[in-house]
Amino acid sequence: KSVRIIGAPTDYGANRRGVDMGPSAIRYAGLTDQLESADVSPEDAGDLTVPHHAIHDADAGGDNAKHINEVEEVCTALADAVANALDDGVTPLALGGDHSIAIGSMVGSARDADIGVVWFDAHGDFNTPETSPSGNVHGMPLAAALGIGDFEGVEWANAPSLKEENVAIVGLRDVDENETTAIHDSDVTAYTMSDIDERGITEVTQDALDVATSGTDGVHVSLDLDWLDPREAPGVGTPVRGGATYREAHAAMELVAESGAMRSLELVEVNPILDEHNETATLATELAASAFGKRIL
Ligand code: DIR
Ligand code: MN
Ligand code: MN
Ligand code: MN
Repeated sequence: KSVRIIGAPTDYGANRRGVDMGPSAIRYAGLTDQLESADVSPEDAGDLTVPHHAIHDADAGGDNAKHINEVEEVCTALADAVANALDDGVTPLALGGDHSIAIGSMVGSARDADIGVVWFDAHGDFNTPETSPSGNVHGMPLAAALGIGDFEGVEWANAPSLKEENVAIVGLRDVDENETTAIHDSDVTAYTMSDIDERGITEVTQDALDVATSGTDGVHVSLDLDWLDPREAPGVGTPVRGGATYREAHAAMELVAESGAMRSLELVEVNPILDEHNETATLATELAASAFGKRIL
């Protein structure tokens, strides 16, 4: 089995600089070695070209979806790269970058297939330009791919074959008010940290995989490192206490591997500037190995 690494070094969807260095940090942490230890052959396609901009602060003009043109440019390139990898018979592994890149991953993964999505995240990422309190597109990718909200011409952002009933969000603990309503009004399945407390990570992840595989050709797995507790993953822009533990995260990724359904994977929101000795990037590489089937014995 072959994996194609595609770097998307962008921070246009977030308000914290440094997440654009995520692909470098994850490679430096030993991604290819980890993938080889999972018995997959990695090929590194390098980084996508991201439009240059000067260092800026959180205020990018006050529009409802900041840097939407740059996000579109990166996501359109990533969608092509993901679709090409699948055409070539290799599994795409996208490295963020902030979570806005997921629009590109999902659009690409869904181009020639009906996909489901499992979304491991502290956040719902279900805002739209109209509901978002921050204007940061990394809080909007699920809505965008599902065709909810106005992303200045929906067609580039929409993955038409993706259905709400095949989307499962796992690990929620920080959801904006309007997002809560939108999630309730939709047909996506959402599991909070409380669900994991009550039912355990194994049962919740299995349910999420059932949602995403039901009637689909494969699953896009999106791993926002802020899904984990900040004690395990300090190098993220929007840490929220009370997240998944190290063991829970590995257990979930092992179930992903066992399902045999993973069609594409992304590791997002690793920010080496906020990290401690690159431990969040290292964790990302280990979790990727588990998702690709690494076992102890
Ligand atoms: C927040 C943060 N809900 C927003 N979202 C994040 O800006 O829409 N998603 N950090 O991962
Ligand atoms: Mn800018
Ligand atoms: Mn996210
Ligand atoms: Mn998040």
